[in-house]
Amino acid sequence: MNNQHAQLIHRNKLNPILTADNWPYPINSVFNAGATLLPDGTTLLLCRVEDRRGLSHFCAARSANGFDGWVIDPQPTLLPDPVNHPEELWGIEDPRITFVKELKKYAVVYTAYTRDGPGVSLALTEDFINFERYGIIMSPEDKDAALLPNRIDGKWVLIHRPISAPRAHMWISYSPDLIHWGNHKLMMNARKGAWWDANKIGLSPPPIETPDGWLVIYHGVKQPCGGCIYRLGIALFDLNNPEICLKRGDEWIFAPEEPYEQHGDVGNVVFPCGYTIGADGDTVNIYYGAADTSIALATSSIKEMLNWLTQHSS
Ligand code: BMA
Repeated sequence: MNNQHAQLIHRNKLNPILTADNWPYPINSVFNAGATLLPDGTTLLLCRVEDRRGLSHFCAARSANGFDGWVIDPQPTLLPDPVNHPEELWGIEDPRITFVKELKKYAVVYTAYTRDGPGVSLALTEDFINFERYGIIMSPEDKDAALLPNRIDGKWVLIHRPISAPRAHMWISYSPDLIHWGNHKLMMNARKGAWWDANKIGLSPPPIETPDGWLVIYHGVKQPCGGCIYRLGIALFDLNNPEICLKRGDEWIFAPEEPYEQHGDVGNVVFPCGYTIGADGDTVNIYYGAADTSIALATSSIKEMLNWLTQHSS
């Protein structure tokens, strides 16, 4: 067979695993879900649900094996609250979940769709029933954010993606209390020219902690005349100083190829916001929004991704 390349990421046979047809109440679409494993081994997806006005909220879906038998909350789990949080005027989107041992709570970092574009908001929860909102932590326009699970040198660490039009790069910021953020640094820039990740990149799921460093799956948005293509690449950052990029892959590792990824409300989009790690400590279950319409699952191996980076880093 011609045109062979390494397949690092394998789609689940049941894809897409969650669609609007599965929902217990009327919605337009369900995509871009945060993910975590609960203490009893249940996979929880905090799904971005777009209602039939076009505004998004979150709804939790739980499964014992992480690919089928989903039990979906009968009503929205977290709705925008524009009265107390005006920044949530046009909905909440793209949650990324990090379990924070020190707090014994899950941090949910999400996009608040403000009157002035997307901003980054934070809420903490113990049970995905009650949420403690911290409000907006990065002003618009900013999105694609996640918290690291532990402090580094006493400071909480947030990766995010401010827009400095027409380009958008990944930045890193620090906080003593999860409220006040500063010491902003450029973490990784979008490439230029014809590259698949030219001009606009952003963090996809929260970084994966490995002995070699933080393994970051990020999206690159190529913007040809025919419309954007969202693809995924990987990079590795120093565990103690995540501002330092140790390796960055040259080729993308995952791209929209299946009909449910190429066609939908926004075609040619694969957009993961969460993953879980299997009992072997190596298998990564990546949950991704497909074409802004459904949720799909693909599996990879941390070891294989790290090996591939060694061979393909620029
Ligand atoms: C990004 C985000 C995602 C969305 C993607 C493709 O900018 O807004 O929520 O999946 O665009 O439309």
